[in-house]
Amino acid sequence: MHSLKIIHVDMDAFYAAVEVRDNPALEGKPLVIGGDNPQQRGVVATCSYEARKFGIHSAMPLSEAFRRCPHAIFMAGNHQRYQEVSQKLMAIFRKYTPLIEPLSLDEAFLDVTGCERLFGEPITIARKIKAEIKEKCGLNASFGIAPNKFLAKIASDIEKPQGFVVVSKNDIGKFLNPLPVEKMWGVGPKTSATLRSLGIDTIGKIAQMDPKLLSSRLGVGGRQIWELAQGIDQRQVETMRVVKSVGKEYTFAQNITDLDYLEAVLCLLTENISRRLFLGAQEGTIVTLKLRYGDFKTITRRLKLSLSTQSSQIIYRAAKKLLSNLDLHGKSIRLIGISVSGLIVDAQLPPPLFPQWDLEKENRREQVVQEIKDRFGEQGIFTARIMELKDKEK
Ligand code: DCP
Ligand code: MG
Repeated sequence: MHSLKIIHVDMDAFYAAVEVRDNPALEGKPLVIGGDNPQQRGVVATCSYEARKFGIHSAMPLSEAFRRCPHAIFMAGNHQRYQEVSQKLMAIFRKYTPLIEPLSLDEAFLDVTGCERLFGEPITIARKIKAEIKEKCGLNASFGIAPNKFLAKIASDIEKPQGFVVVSKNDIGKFLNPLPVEKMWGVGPKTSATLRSLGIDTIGKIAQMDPKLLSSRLGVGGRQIWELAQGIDQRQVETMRVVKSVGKEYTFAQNITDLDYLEAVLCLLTENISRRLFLGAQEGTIVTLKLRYGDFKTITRRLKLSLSTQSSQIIYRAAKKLLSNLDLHGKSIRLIGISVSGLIVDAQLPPPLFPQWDLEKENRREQVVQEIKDRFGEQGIFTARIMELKDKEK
């Protein structure tokens, strides 16, 4: 009966809101996340709405933020923490629909068609999700509820923070027409400048243009922008947006020849990868080593494992094996990288034909390590090899 179908959820001042939640003394204060020393280089990741009153926004240099609001509180932030909160959010969404497309840590599209019988109409579902996010995560989000992704995305943004905007089929023109062209998802500074130079400053004016003219001015994207301006958007919620590999590289400050040092760095990289695989509930089957020599020649070597894993030890051993197959004699190394691909989400593999006790035991060990990290933080446990590296760098 109704045409509402898509919910777009976007957390309010996400990183900053998590910090305020965990430290109520920050409540009501201008808070900038991006670096704890505004004299140092760096940019604003986000800031509280109190800080936004001073004109501070994402991607602004910290020094500029400081100039605008010297009494703001500056914090580096904790990405792992935000990732954990993000997983909780996604778990809440998953209770209502399997059709979820995360766009970043703090936002996602939900297709809720067919969920009415279980959870109610889209507006009811959005209200339930809003309440559950508040209850379980202690955070606020903004919601857009609309017939398609394009409209839902704009709707969630337009009354932030704590927005809750419904665009039904009959309101599309009324909703879109007065909006400035910059509000259009997909219209960047270049396109908006072109449009404005043509005297087109609102979405309504785009909708009235001749689509052929628009295409001639904007190129291939013109036709789609014209369609979107009518509120037409056929894009589906894409649930299978999979990460193809998880990797990490390290460039040495000075080229090195010390193999021990190289292995220690390798260890650090594999710990990082293993943690990310764990947080993403993924396991990988292919380990790729990349080396760039002093003369910039770059090589890669790969190894297929007999069982998928997220274990840092297994990845480390595979990488070391790849390394030992190379003749590094007399070579200096500029960069080392490791990546794990052939990823499996929520791995449910058939048992291997020949039991791989070693790998299975190692996978269990890794599970314990990750649980310790969850409980005591990133520094709670790490391989002794990394201690060597830290000592060396002192
Ligand atoms: N982020 C970042 N660098 C940017 C933009 C964003 O690190 N240039 C991070 C910090 C944000 C998070 O991503 O908290 C989510 O981005 P949003 O654009 O959704 O911004 P916020 O959630 O912080 O604020 P808003 O209430 O406007 O959504
Ligand atoms: Mg947000």
